[in-house]
Amino acid sequence: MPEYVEGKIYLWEKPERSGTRYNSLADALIAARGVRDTDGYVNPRLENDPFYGFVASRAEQFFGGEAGRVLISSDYDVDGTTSAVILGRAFKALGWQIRIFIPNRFQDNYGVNYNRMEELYKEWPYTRLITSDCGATELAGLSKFSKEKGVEVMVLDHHKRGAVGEGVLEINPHMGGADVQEHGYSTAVLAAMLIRAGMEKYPCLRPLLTGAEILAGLSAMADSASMLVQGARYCAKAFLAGANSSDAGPGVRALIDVAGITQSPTTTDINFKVIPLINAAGRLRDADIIVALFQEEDPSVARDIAEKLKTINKKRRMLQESVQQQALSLYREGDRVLIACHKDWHPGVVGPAAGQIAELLGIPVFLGGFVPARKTFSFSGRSGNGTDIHALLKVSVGDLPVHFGGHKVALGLKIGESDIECLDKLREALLKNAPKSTKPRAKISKVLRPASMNLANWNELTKMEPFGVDNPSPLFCLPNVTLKMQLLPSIANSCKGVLTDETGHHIPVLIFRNAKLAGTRSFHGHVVGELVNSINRNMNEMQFIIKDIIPQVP
Ligand SMILES: [Mn+2]
Repeated sequence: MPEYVEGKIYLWEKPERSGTRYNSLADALIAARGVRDTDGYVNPRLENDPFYGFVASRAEQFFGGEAGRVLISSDYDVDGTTSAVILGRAFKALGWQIRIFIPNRFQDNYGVNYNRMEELYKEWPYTRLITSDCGATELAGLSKFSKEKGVEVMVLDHHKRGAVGEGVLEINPHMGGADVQEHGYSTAVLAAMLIRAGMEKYPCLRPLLTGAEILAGLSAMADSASMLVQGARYCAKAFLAGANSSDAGPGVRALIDVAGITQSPTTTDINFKVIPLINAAGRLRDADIIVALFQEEDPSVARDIAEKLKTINKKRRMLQESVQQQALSLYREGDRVLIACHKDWHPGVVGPAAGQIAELLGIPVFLGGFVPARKTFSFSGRSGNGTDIHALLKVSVGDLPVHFGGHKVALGLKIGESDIECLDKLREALLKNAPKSTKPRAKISKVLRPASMNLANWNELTKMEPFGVDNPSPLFCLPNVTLKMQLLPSIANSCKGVLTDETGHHIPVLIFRNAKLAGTRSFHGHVVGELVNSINRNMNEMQFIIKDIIPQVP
């Protein structure tokens, strides 16, 4: 297929194969995603996950032993806080005294922090240390710490493992067999599996299971777990179904409430309204407030905390908006990379700001804020077009005093305040080495006619939820249609209208935050977009959200 207005190249998710007939649109799409175990996809179960057996084989040792003091050391993001809370509840039920340590993004280093472990040990000698969502790269150091202090150390993590550490109990999908998709999990999903497996021997864990699965589902969505991996998929489903129920606990319910979600949430609601609320705390100050929220048992106190998060998130959005505007003004038309920093940019918002601009411009973007406590510029990089930015940095950094780490599409880099003049050299190298044009690619699932966009088909499509990594919301192409659009007064830069095909069938359509796509004129061509269910005056109504418009193909 050719290239279109937004500069994307469209590919078919899988070449349409003739001959096979499916019962429904959804069945055809699921088959096209290469799903073999359709039942496991539609009705996933935690205990049917390929990694469950491994987790179960270590559950007894994980929860066993004489109850003492356990320190849970975690991370400041959604996965870190939710996994710590799940484990904290479990050990409390087993009669342990618990403490949770969440590092601060600006004062503590990411991951295992031996200084703080040491301080906390002096103040509150613990008998067991559990690192959750971190520790996998620190096995050797943790083994040493364990021997020196006589503390049992357990590592529950899904990151790539470093050198092996003797005497450390480890649970990590990277230790699983060939059928375990290493990168498909979040730590909280592993924690929920531990509860599920442990409750056979420790019945006091049983009442914690549903709440754990719900929290784990939130983390799976926030942490880019694969929505084709059964355990992650199961938990995400449990979250969408249970977030509004009493099983979710006051913290989750307060979040849903404050986010303004009144019906059962969708993956879009969670990604755009709930996860930013949680992450805002870690981005601007301390994620301890998130742990407090999920541990809170009084609904009105939980509500107060969630309101506080809303205020923090408003500030985050403001700071991010200002960084985005300033950074965009530094972009020179035609450049293949944007790299910029400023002492006034908040280091907690440069990541999402870089992500937005990278998507807008379709080029790699690196933005840096300043961390006064460490006298360092801290950058976040986002690919924007599929360029491997880790490899790009590797060839561009040379002997410049730049430290970086991360992966192909997202990474962090640090430059000391006194070395910041090297930025010009780095920019030059990046501009020289960046590939000429790596066009973003989008996959179209199917060509559809407006006539087949009915509520029955839409209802069938909901069995493909939860959408997310590896299982995106299907993108449809509607060929040869006429659009009549008008600006939406209520949402900036958005429009609504009607789409009609040659046979006269028509459906309502929307364009969000990209009004220039269609303008307000009548338009003839092909459109690409997603089907959503809009709740309008309590009536279920299908709507087509246009993502791109393709002019007449010659
Ligand atoms: Mn994680």
